[in-house]
Amino acid sequence: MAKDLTKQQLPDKNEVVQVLEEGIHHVNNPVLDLPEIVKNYLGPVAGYYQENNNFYFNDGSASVEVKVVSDEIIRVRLAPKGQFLEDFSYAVPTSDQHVAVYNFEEDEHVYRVKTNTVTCIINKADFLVSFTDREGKEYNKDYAPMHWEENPDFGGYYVYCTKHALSNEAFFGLGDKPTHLNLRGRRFVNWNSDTYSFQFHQDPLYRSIPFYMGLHEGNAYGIFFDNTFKTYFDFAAEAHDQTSFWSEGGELQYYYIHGPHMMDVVKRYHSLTGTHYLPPLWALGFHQCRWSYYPESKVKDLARNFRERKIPCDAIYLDIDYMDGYRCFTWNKRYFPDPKKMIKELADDGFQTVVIIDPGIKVDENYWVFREGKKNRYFCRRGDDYFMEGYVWPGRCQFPDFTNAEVREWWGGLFKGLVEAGVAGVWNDMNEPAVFGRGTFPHDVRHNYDGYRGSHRKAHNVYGMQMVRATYEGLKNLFQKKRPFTITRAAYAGTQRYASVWTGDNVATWEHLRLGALQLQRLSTSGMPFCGTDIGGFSGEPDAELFTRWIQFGVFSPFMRAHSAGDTAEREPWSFGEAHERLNRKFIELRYKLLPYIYSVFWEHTKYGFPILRPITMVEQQLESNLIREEEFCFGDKILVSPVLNPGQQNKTVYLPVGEWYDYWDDRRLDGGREHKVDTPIEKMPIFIKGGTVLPEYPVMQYVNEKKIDSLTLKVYYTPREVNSFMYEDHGDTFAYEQQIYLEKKFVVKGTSDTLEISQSVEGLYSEKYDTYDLHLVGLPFAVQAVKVDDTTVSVKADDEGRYVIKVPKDFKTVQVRS
Ligand code: MIG
Repeated sequence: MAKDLTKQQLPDKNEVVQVLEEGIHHVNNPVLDLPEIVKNYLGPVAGYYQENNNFYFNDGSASVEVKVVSDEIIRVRLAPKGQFLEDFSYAVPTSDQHVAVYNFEEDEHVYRVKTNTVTCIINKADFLVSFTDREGKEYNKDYAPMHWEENPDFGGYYVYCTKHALSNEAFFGLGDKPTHLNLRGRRFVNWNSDTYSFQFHQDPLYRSIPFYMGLHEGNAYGIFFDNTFKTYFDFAAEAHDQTSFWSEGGELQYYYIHGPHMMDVVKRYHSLTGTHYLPPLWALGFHQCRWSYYPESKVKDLARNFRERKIPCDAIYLDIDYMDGYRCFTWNKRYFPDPKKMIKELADDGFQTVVIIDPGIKVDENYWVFREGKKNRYFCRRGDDYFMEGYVWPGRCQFPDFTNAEVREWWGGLFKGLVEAGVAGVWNDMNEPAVFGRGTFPHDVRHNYDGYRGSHRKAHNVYGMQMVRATYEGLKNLFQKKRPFTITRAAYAGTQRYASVWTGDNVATWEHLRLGALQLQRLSTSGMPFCGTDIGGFSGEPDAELFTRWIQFGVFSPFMRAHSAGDTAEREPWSFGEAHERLNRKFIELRYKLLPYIYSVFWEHTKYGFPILRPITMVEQQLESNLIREEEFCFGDKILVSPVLNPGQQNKTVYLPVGEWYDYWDDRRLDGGREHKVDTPIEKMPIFIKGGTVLPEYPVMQYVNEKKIDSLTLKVYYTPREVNSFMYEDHGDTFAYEQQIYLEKKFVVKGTSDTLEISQSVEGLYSEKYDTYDLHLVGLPFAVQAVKVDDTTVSVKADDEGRYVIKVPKDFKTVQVRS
């Protein structure tokens, strides 16, 4: 099974066959078990009518709706017998965006629904649907008319869409699939699954994100197949010239999202499904987790170790053993006699406490949560009205129906005790939902589905999302002003509105470190920006080197948490001897230095929908040669990293996109647009800063807001051009930013061969607590003679290492540096 992952190339046909065979061996892959089916295809278009921005076409019996959602987004729906399902989606809160201008044309052969950006063309003769840009360049086209197969057992239809796959078209997206970034030549299924110790290529995993991007000759578009049933995607695997997606039920409903830039496709996908809320700043620090830290003395020991050893940390997790017999919302009083006191003491020392909560509620008449749920009929029922019962950690359990708004409200309120005890964040696990033995719920389990009703076939993939939604909304409500922190294992498209995710039960191997880098890049570009892996690997034992390399990757994972299974050796940053403790400290400190930058990248995501991690292809999508680059990626707009993914690796080749870059470690300037061989001794990982960047850095702190900052460091990287940088600041833990209580600072750096000018403009109403900046001028190609800060000339001298540091008032407008 283990593959040579360093050999990155487009899969050849044999490999595809192998993937499909692996599919048979390793997952129950129903794609291949479907009964022989008779498919119905749309016939020639017989007529149409229009209702505002919705256009309806029919072939005499089936109907197709084409809806103009925005200038760049068009939705297509199919009703096999002319009857559309009610328009409801957990992923898209409203598909009514602001529609600017659209019009409709008809000629002898086609209908055209046109916005300023996209044209959707419906062919009269064969009902094929295609999308072009304004100039008529075709981006995406049906290969076959939309088709379906009646489902006599459950009602409804299997629904299918088959599109042309162009030669060399590459495909990206689909959430957490543990495979190469380019999905071409592979087939996938979305069905949330508890996949302990998953393997390379294994499918499906924990999440269902039915969104992908196609990229052909530098032009990209997206397809979001908003269908919660078991969905399938085939990217030129079965036939080299076709891409298909299909589902076992629900509606054939998809959004075409225009590019041509991948970044814009992702931003527009977020305009449909929402962005992650701005996390509390502490959530961007280092988190320490293990299954489990107990009793209290152990937790306190852990905290003391972090502080004594001066390794920064902001959060400690309590896994399932903090509960009384795994009953959610209870405490094991033997292990934790006074949780409130312990959490307060941890908080006084700068630690936030995050606790796990699973969906299974123990069947136990002496347990108030069970009694309340039972009395109010909040638990899921089978088709014939029996309770859905299954074994999980607490023993025999019933499961709340989180697709019921009333149940979510109740669930949210259950956190009252934990919040009063001081808990700052909640971790939702096992919400695929996972059930010991059979894996998950049977199909006949019924769900409220927010009044639209459904069996588990329809609700399975959103169960975890609705659980963490209930958790998030409950916490938000109980906290009032504080921002909650939530993390979930299962997810469907749109879950980013409620939670961060981790990639589940990975393994302490180098292969899994590499997989994590692929998965986080993919999740980031699939609308799940706040993501991380279990640093070190959940199961198995990492050696010191692997752990340190994983910490290094963790610094540039949006979510940075070390976690390990209960049957492994203790695993903290100091568990691998002094030399590695020093290394691990150094890199966790780096995370803390970069926090003001990281926080600004999150703000750009929350407000504008930019992804946090960006594969090189997304940065330079016009270059086909970038398609094979999977190791280097950007964190935000300014930092490029390439984690070291092999044991004993002393150097590696890193490609830098066009432009100028600086090596973070020694400020050496490197030309982009080519590869560089760089040294990677264990104390280094390749980190590069884009020329023209203004990079804010905090002094090292043991936890966020430990110290007041007197003067903020801004590293200014020389450029011969003009480059913008943004910095975001606020309270860090409240919703005041929704009332403009924040600062968004824009820095413009402009350079020539003998001058550098830095100007600043500020928006927003927050006031920072420091008074000055320390501008560190990096990479100047000239010796500084004069510096003017607004109207005042100041004198500067290089320090011993030839660096220039200038202290300037925080409200400066322009700094001019001359030779
Ligand atoms: O059946 O809560 O993925 O992170 O430590 C295992 C115990 C249940 C699985 C999670 C893992 C967590 C573990 N959980």
